[in-house]
Amino acid sequence: MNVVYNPQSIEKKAQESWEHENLYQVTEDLSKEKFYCLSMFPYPSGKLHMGHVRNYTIGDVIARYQRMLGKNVLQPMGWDAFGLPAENAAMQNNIAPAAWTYSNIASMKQQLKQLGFAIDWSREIATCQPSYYRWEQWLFTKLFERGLIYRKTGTVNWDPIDQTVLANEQVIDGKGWRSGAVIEKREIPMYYFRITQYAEELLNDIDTLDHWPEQVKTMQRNWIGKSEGVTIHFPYTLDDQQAVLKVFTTRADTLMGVTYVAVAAEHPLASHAAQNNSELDAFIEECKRGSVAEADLAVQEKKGQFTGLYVQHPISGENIPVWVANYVLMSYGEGAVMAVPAHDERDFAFAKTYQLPIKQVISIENETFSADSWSEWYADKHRGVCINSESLNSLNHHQAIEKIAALLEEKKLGEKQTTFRLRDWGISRQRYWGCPIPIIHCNQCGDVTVPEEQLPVVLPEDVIPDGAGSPLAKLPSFYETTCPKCHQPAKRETDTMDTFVESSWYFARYACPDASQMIDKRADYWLAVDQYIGGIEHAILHLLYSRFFTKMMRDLNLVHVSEPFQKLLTQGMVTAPTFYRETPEGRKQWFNKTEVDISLDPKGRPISASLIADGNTVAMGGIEKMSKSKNNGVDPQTLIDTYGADTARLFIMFASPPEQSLEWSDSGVQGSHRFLKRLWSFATQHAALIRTQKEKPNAIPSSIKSWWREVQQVIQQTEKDYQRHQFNTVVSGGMKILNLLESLDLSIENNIYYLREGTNILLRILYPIVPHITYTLWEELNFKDSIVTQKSPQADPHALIQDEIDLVLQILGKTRDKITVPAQADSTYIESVVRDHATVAKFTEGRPIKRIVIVPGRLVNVVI
Ligand code: ANZ
Ligand code: ZN
Repeated sequence: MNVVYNPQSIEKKAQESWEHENLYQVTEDLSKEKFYCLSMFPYPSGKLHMGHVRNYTIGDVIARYQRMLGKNVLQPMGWDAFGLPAENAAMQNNIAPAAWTYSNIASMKQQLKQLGFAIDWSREIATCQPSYYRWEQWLFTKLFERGLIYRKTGTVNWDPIDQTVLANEQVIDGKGWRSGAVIEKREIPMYYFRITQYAEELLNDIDTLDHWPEQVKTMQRNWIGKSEGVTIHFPYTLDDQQAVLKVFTTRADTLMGVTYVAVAAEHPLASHAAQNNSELDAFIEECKRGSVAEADLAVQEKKGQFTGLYVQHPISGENIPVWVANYVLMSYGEGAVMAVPAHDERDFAFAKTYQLPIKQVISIENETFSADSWSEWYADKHRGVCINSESLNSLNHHQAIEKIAALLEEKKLGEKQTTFRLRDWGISRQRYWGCPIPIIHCNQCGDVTVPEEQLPVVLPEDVIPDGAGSPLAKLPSFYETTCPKCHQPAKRETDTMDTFVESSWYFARYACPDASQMIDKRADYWLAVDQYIGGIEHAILHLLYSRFFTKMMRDLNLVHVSEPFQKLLTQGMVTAPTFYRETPEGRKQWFNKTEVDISLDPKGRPISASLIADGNTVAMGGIEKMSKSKNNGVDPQTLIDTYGADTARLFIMFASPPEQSLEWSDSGVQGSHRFLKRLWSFATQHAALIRTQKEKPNAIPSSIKSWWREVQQVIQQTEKDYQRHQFNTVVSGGMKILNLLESLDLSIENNIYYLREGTNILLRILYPIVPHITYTLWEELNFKDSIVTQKSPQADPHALIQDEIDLVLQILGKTRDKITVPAQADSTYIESVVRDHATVAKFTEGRPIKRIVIVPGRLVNVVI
């Protein structure tokens, strides 16, 4: 055994033998309980970053631990391989996105292997491979035929110089990120998934996700955004035609407080009014150009214009003016609102700006309405009662809504209505590096799905996009085809799918990566995923789309679960200090920690920093999430090269619990490394003794009873900690056992047995976290079989029973000493021990004892 801990060589050897023995490859074994442990698959950007390392280490620790519980554990890995960065890299480096992606996959796979993850690589998936996306296309055709996918026009960001559609994140301050051109909104035909058809189920089933973080469930609920309200009709006459303007409201109880109605810029009534009103027309155009993001709408200045039109109040018959307002969304409800400035924040701001009347119709006892306190008036709709509302007066929120709804229904001027914020999912992207949409456009037959035997529609892999327009739309060899129905010349769809589509079902394909159908019955064994691990940034879309796909696939009889992920763990971010200088133009230039010298105060806290290159100071920007933009990343490769994978894994698991953020610390890394070196040298020093297999003593020698009990307590604690994912305290437990082992008196013959046992336990406790060093030591110390096949240690209930306990001895409430008594001792016995105790005699100085108070298991207080 080498006395020096050499992680590079032992890790390489361990990994080679695992790979050689195919240890992590699993098949469906009905005799065993299965455990599907899945970490969100990475986008192959080129190199792992620390967030990946953390994510996959957490997953690997869970997977290895579950395996130690005797389960059949599946831990697969793959690549979310389509997407825009490949196209950008292609333009920059003049390399085809496919080649760039495949080479990134190769290097990241290499890195993952170096970290020693127990991955079943035989199931590897790259979503850009035809063998994967052909099934996505197949599903598309099935859903299209069932009406779960449909085509309609949608609004996109159009860059008039590059002649291309831009994603929202490519539009910066209203301009194209490459061209700088002012972006226009364009209406183009797109394909939509009818996710709204599943809105109710997606919402209700959140209640079944008992092991998801509350925060994620709340985000999902809000995104789906179910509102129960009333659609109210406001009649009007236009060009001698009778019509109604519909609005959706959740506050029908405020109907008598309506002082205007507002419609979205895209509303037909707005267009009608603009026909002979150029000022209004210009305003509408301005609104249409603005952002469509809801978050932007919430903060933007409330603007509007009067249309010159009036509608009638459905109850009072009064004339109500119609405005166009920029805060009304065409895509929500009816694209129109009844405005109640006294009780709605946005309406209030708008009414103030345009001096529209404000009429209070809800009253809260002992509070008076004024323009300064209005915000309290809409905040709590459940406290007030109606006033100034004729027959509604003195009714509360619910009563008033019921009454209004009934009144309106009778007059045929309204009905109760459930509305969702969730919109159908538009998946067409005018991009090259994505899954081609399997539709053929025929002049005769319309949109025809590509027949199954013609799938996949293969994406040509040798294209280098130039940034102007969609490359596929410029490739006749791709789009020229014949109609599968009438066999006339026809044109292939040249849009590709949103890359969220690939990640919505990859977890099911891992169960049967080579199936000659989309998903086969092996998925029934593996699904649902038992534990899913990933970043909180996917709390909404990715998880919602995956849930939606699972329900659709269930309805197509492909899978037989309704939810994809049983338990969800959202890992915290990895943070690190930042350093910067301000440039003359006022921009911040960020420096990596490797470029600066940091001075520390006596307590080791940083006080100032200077740039190594010029010796001048740089500002300290605080602890931030590791990111390229702040240049505060730590390269995992350097870490692995310097200290080895086990140190990286140990530091990450020890520094903080998985859900919290992890602050990078070089000294923490070094500390972790030192612990592993200590473990190694302890084992090598005592290797000969540990290897000797002593008989188990008949009874635990009394000299070691409490020592052994402490070991058992650690086992018990780490079991709990593994279950609740508190890996940092598992590590502390391991450290404690190493301390205990080091304290053993090895000159006592009997202790040799406990040395071997304790080391065996320690290795098994640490194995899921640092598999290489424990694997190697297990072998070197001649323990049975391989550690990979071992069970996690179980506490011995007998050894846990304490036969003696310590009680704190207090005299007049002051701690003076402790006494040792049998764990089962009754109060008479304890009292007799106390009365005879030397410390008691010393402090009572002959005064009589009045009382002895016993707090069982904890202390004794002597009152004199
Ligand atoms: C009158 C009213 C009075 C409203 C009041 C609120 C408070 P949730 O709960 O999120 O569904 N609204 C309806 N359609 C809209 C649209 N297309 N664009 C912008 N706002 C719209 O919100 C429902 C409320 O949002 C509705 O109730 C409506 O304003 C507004 F004291 O109607 B309310
Ligand atoms: Zn045809």
